[in-house]
Amino acid sequence: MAEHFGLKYLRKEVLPTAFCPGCYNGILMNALFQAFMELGIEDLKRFVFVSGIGCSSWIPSPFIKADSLHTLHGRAIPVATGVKLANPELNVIVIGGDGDLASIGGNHLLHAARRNMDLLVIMINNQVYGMTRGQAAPTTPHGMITPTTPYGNPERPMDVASIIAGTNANYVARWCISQYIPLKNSIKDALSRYSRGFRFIEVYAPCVTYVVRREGKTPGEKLKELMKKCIRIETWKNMSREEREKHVATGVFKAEDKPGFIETYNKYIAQALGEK
Ligand SMILES: Cc1ncc(C[n+]2csc(CCOP(=O)(O)OP(=O)(O)O)c2C)c(N)n1
Ligand SMILES: [Mg+2]
Repeated sequence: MAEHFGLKYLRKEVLPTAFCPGCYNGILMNALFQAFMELGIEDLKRFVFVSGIGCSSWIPSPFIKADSLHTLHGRAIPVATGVKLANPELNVIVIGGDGDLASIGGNHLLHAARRNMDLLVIMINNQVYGMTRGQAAPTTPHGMITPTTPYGNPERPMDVASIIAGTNANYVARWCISQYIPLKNSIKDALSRYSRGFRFIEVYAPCVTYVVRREGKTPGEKLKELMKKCIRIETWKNMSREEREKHVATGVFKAEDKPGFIETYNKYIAQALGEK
């Protein structure tokens, strides 16, 4: 039997993964590996993965067969920025959670996007702080009961993809974990057609333990629900406010190919040196 394409990029010696049974993080890993395979990437020697702390931060470290930095909670983006500045030849990918990237690390996310820093950031929005047992995050739906919102979440979730689309980031997309093919193609685009500047992909994938099972659903049932709930942004825009709140707007929010920070920075340095 032919070996599964993913095994080439997976650190088999650390299996099984630390994820809960049915966790959607595995689907994202599969999409990532399929994107690498379809791009003809034989090994990940030219890649560095950086993550913070959380269940999703475990995807690159220790499971992906590449150099990785497992940093502090919320600090993946500044460390990734340092890696990229030190060696611009490397492809630097950050993978992390909604808590890690949009809450404690929110400021870093905003400003790396504003700078159009040459990084690909994949954020798994599972709606909660999964690793610490499902507390409310800035992405938790309005009304959701969690250990920190026992009477329901009085706040409304932030729309991270739209916020990042409002910066100078080159590429912004959001996909539900049920939209496997567009998600995989989006990762491919963010590594090929749009290979410079800040690229942000939000993956909407509710935590199977602290969201899905709490709702009394199985991960499979939730995937079927997501197939109806996740719609293209163009359709979502024409809905009433009530209808919008029941759906997730997905698609490519922005796709530009402006020079990234490194190219622009080098231009300024060259000009300054030339003037001497
Ligand atoms: C400075 C700091 N504050 C808090 C924590 C505790 N902590 C560990 S993981 C985590 C939340 C992770 O949530 P998220 O990034 O959404 O990842 P998930 O587990 O949901 O994939 C928190 C608050 C920590 N490790 N370090
Ligand atoms: Mg989370």
